[in-house]
Amino acid sequence: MDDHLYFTESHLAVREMVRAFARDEVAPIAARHDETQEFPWATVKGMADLGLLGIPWAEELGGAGFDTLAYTIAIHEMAKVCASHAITISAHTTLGTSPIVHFGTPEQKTRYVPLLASGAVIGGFGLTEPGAGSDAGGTRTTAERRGDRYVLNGTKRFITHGGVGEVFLVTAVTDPARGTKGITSFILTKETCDLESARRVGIGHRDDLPVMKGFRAGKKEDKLGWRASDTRELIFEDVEVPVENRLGEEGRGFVNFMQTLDAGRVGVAALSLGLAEGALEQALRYSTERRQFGQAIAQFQGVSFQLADMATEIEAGKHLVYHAAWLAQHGKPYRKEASMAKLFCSELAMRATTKAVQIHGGYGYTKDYPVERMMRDAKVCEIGEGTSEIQRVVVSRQMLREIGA
Ligand code: COS
Repeated sequence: MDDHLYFTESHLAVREMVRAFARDEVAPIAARHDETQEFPWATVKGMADLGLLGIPWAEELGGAGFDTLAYTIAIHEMAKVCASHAITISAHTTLGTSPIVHFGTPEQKTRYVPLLASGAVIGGFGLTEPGAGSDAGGTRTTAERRGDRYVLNGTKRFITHGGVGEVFLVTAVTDPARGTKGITSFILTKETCDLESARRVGIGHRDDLPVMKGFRAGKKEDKLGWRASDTRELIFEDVEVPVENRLGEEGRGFVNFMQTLDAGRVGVAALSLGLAEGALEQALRYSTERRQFGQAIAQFQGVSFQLADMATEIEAGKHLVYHAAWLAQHGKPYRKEASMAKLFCSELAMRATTKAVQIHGGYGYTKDYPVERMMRDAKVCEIGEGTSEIQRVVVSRQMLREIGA
C-alpha cells in the first residue's frame, strides 16, 4: 500500500516513533513477560510518556490530539513486536476511555479522561459475563436504583486490565423487562491489584479516585496468548455507584457498548495485521538465512509461495483496516467495514503465524524464535471483541439491511 494513500507525514512520524520504541524497548522484554505473565509496567509507563495511551483524544482532555488513523498505526506497529502491548493500547483507549469521551457528561470527561489519556490510571470495559459472551445482551449483572445511587451485583469475565486497572465502564441491567434496552452503563472505580508496581513506576494509581466498596477483581486467567496483558474477572457485591457515575441515559448501555465495539474491532484488526506482518518479517529473515540442501530455504518454491501468499493477504488486510479507520475518522458509517477488517485480519493472523512457524521448522516450535508466541497471540484475535462467527453475523445483517431485506 502506498504510504500516502491514507497517511500524512505526521502519521508516518508516529509510525517511526512507535516502531523505534517497539524495537528498542518492547522487543527485548516481550518473551520474558509472555513467560511470567507479569504486566509490563515499565514499558507501559514508556508508552504513556510517548502519549500512546491517549492518541486520539483532544489535548484539552489530556490526549495527544491526534486521530484514529494515528491510533490504528500505533496498534499495528506495536503488534509486529508484541501483541500484549498492542492490546494494552487498544483496550485502554477504545474500550476503557472512548465511552466516556463519546457518551460522558462534560463533568465525567474532565474528571476521568485526562487521567486515562495520560496513562495515570489504566482503564477497562466490562461487558462479557460468564453467561453473556457472544450474546452480549444476556447480561445478568443488575443495577438497582436506590435514591441517588445504583446498587450493582454480578460478575464480569475475561476483562482486559481487570486487575491492574482502576477505572471501568461496565454494563448492568436496570430494567429486566426491556431486553437490550434495559441495559445501562456505569463508571466504576477501584484500586489497582498491583499497587507496589504502580507506585514504583509512577503510573497506574491515583489516591483521589474512590475505592468503591464491594467492587474487586477476581481470578486472573492463565491464557494461551496475550500473556502480558492482564485478564481477570470483575466482581460486584452490593457496589454503591452514585447516579453521577451513570454513563449516558438509562437503557442506552447496550447500544453505546456496541458502538464502542465497532471501534474496538478496527483496533483488533490492526493488531492482527501487525501480528501477520511481524510473522512475515520473521519468516523472511529466517528463510533467507536458513540453508538446507545447499541453498537458502527461501529459494525453494514451496517456501517462497508461502511468503508470497502471506504478503498478498497482508496487503489486502491493510486496505481493509485503514479503510475502516478512515471511515471512522471521517464520521462515516463503518460497522460492516470494521467487522470485515476484524474477520479477515484475525483469520489472516492465524494463517500467517502458522505458516511462519512451519517455515521455521523445529526451531519455530520453540521459544528461541518469536513466531511461537505470535501464533499463540493470534488465536484470541478470532475470539476477542466478537468471534469470527459474530463478525459474520454483523456483516451479513448489515448487508441485508442495506438492501432493505
Ligand atoms: N451500533 C449501534 N447500535 C447497535 C449496534 C452497533 N454496532 N449493534 C446493535 N445495535 C442496536 C440495534 O440497532 C438494536 O437497536 P434497535 O432495536 O433500536 O434497532 C439493539 O442494539 C439490539 O441489537 P440486536 O437486536 O442486533 O442485538 P442482538 O442481541 O441480536 O446482538 C450482536 C447483536 C450479536 C451483534 C451483539 O450481541 C454482539 O456484537 N455480540 C458480540 C459481543 C462481543 O463482541 N463481545 C466481546 C466483548 S470483548 S470486549
